[in-house]
Amino acid sequence: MIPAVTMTKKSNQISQLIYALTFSVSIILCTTLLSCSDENIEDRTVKAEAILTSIYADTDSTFIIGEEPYGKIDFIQDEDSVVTIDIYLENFPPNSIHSVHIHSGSCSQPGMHWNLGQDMMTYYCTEESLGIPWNKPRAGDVGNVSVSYDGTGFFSLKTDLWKLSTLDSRDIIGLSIIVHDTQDDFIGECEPSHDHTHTHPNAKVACGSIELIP
Ligand SMILES: [Cu+2]
Repeated sequence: MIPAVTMTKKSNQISQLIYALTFSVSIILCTTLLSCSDENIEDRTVKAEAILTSIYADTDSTFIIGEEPYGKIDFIQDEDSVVTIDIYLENFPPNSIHSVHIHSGSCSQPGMHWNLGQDMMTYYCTEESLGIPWNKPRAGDVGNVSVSYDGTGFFSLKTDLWKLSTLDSRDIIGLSIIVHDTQDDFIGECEPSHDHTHTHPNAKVACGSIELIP
């Protein structure tokens, strides 16, 4: 017969072993699950960029903006499918303001303003972007970038109107993003009384192709 003291010792050792095993398994599971969820968040993030070069190929552009480089534009689509655009201009004329639009076509042969696959008669002024009105006529109207005394300018915007790499009408990959000579009156263009029949003479001065970053 095994003495009662030895029995208790043995069962204590077994419970300690079970406890140690359970603890190790929990640690491994937690670590795996956490790293998995981190990877998933990282997996759902999409990045793109556009490197700005001069666009002298275009007939309406004779304006010399300065010495290259002209800056770059970063795009990031987060796990909630919200796209952030960060525009960094450099070597632009000091104390100037420039409108930026997304255009169809390439930088050597730019087309019309990109308008989410809709024609130019479709206006996005009251369309919601992240719950507030877009306030610009076209879906591809980005905004006006102010350049400071040193020739650099920064502009940032978040929107859920555009997407990266979704291969549908909201996808901006492969389109051109163009910096113009002067600023646009986006608010005035969105006034209900605005007459949209006039032309928009605003030379294209720099352009970049929106390309995915692998
Ligand atoms: Cu434009």
